[in-house]
Amino acid sequence: MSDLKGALIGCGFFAVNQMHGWRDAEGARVVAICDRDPKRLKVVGDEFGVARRYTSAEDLFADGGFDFVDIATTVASHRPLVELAARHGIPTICQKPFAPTMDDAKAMVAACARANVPLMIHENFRWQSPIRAAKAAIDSGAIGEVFWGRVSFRSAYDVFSGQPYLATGKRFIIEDLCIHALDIARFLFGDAMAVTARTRRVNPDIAGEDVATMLLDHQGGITSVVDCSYATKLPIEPFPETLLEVDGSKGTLRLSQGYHLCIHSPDRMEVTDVEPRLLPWASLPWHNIQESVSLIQQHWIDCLRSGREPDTSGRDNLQTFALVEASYRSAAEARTVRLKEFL
Ligand code: NAD
Ligand code: 89V
Repeated sequence: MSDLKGALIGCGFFAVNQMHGWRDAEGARVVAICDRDPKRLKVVGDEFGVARRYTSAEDLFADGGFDFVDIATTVASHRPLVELAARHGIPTICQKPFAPTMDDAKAMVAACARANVPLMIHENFRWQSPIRAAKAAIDSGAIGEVFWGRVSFRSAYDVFSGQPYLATGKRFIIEDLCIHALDIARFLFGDAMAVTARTRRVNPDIAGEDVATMLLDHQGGITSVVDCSYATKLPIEPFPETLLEVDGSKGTLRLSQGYHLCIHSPDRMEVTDVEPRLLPWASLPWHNIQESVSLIQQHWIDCLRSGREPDTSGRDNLQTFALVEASYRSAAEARTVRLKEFL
């Protein structure tokens, strides 16, 4: 079977990981790239040996010759680019956060559905191998019926040096980072019905909130806490680890700093090292995220080939994005917000 041909739009900070992922992927390769910044186009084009280069997405689509597009731009351009891809009938991956607003996200899902093209949101954190190991343990029944969970990401890592735009937006940590943790909560505990959130800005040099705490009511009756901070100065910096606490009727699961997965139940007490692989192109401490990029991209290829809906399709990710919107509304209005206000 011949390789699927991909085009990538947005050759910035994170796209380099995606280009490495595509280089390693089985069954796909990137044949064209696009960035409105010629300098980024040259850096990425030269590093990955891509000859077809465009500064305009319209020109890229007009020339065609690819089977899917991977949109790695920042959020403002997601809707116009996804709609452009849909107009050309091209299956599309779009980076998180899905869109600037829920209306935009719904319009993007509708445009792809009308054009009958798959849309996957690049929501890669649930593809991290430690998170998948935790999910497998929960699904095995080792801790019994889950009734409570916590998804936690607390750090003081300087994300602003690599991604300066994160310091300038009115929205910061919920939209950029908690979005991943909220998606993990859905992945582990099921869809949520309501959220109660509190936010704070501790760092005076940024515009948005850098601390957020969310209480989620899940449809199956599980309660979870999702807490994220970029203002937490720990003795050993855990970036970019997501930590888990899950309580079940028979025992407990803990994913703790250093990638230790501990399962405690009446018949066993087991601690496993679930540190992700360090791929040849990856670097500490980002290897956790970098491995998940490769895994979600391989999932996309498998789904395109088999005609299956990707796990984090646009349709699915509306639920995660609704949690983001509901969290901001809850914090602003100091009340519990039901997701049906957005869905
Ligand atoms: P960046 O600003 O470094 O890169 C974005 C690039 O897109 C820039 O080079 C810019 O010139 C280009 N661009 C923007 N609009 C364009 C358009 N209309 N046409 C062509 N090129 C355009 O940003 P980044 O840090 O790489 O983030 C990109 C996206 O990736 C964001 O949505 C961010 O939230 C997401 N991200 C995801 C993860 C993850 O783990 N999933 C990690 C970091 C960033
Ligand atoms: O995953 C992300 O979206 C990144 C980071 C982990 C640095 O917050 O922006």
